Amino acid sequence: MTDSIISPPSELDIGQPRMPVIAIIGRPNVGKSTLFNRLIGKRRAITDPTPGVTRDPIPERWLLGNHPVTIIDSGGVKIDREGLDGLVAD
Ligand SMILES: Nc1nc2c(ncn2[C@@H]2O[C@H](COP(=O)(O)OP(=O)(O)OP(=O)(O)O)[C@@H](O)[C@H]2O)c(=O)[nH]1
Ligand SMILES: [Mg+2]
Repeated sequence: MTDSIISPPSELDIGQPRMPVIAIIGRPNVGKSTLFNRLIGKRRAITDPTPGVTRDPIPERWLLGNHPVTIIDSGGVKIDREGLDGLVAD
């Protein structure tokens, strides 16, 4: 499932072990994107006081200590899954 939201492997990845994926998951507006930006040291994800800002997952290559991983910011997960909120949760 996660393969669809991560860039296709480059030539450098071929023959390498599959990179671990770390996803930041939680309710809307709890600071997921703020944490994501802080960890990667860039302002890649939009942060805002309005709940429901992040929609599509945002993958980024990141070093966890010396270990390369893919870290993903995600849209907030709500119990109520109607319309676009349902697609974001999926
Ligand atoms: N007080 C406080 N505010 C924070 C903290 N982290 C984030 N915020 C604020 O909380 C609001 C939401 O932050 P986001 O990072 O956009 O939250 P999110 O979980 O990605 O939100 P969605 O993508 O809408 O689900 C923003 O106004 C942030 O500035 C924190 O540690 N403390
Ligand atoms: Mg967000």
